[in-house]
Amino acid sequence: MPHRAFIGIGSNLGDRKANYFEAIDRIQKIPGTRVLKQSSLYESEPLGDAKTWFVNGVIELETEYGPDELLKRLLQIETTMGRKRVSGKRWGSRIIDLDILLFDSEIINKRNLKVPHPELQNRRFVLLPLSELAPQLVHPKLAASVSALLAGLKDRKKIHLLRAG
Ligand code: A4P
Ligand code: MG
Repeated sequence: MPHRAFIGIGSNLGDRKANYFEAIDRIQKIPGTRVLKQSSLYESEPLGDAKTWFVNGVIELETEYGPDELLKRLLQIETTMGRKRVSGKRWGSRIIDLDILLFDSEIINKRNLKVPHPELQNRRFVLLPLSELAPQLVHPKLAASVSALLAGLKDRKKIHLLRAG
């Protein structure tokens, strides 16, 4: 049985939209992996050290890979696309950022992989696109649906629709 995963995509450097779609193209090419759905595209005010607004969205995948192998592939894509990690800068600017938001209903707490993504419930730029794809999906740790998390969200950062999906 293939697994089902949701990936959060963000870019706030260079041609952000082109980076976003290039990442999806590359994810499509991961063997045994299929992009099932794409959310609308949003532009969101940066949270953290970054100055430039992000382009954000979420995709739904079907994959034969386990979570560790999928993470490895996603990090490879980030590296290939030229992302440089600046040490000491938290939540800085990046060409592309690929986060595993959810993987089946697994709870993973490894040093290099935390699933569900620990900040998911605090971020409108994640919950809003995710709610387009899976509003009824239940967060395995918080036992609340995506739409309930979105309704209870305190995030007041600005976000607007760039392109309806
Ligand atoms: N890692 C652990 N869990 C995961 C996971 N579920 N998915 C590890 C992906 N990676 C995971 O990530 C560092 C390490 O996290 C990876 O090597 C992996 O082993 P990173 O991408 O180098 O670091 P980062 O992204 O700077 O830090 P972090 O904590 O992942 O930040 P986030 O949560 O990704 O937030 N504002 C707006 N408006 N839009 C954004 O998209 N994004 C961020 C980054 C900050 N502010 C933003 C946005
Ligand atoms: Mg990240």
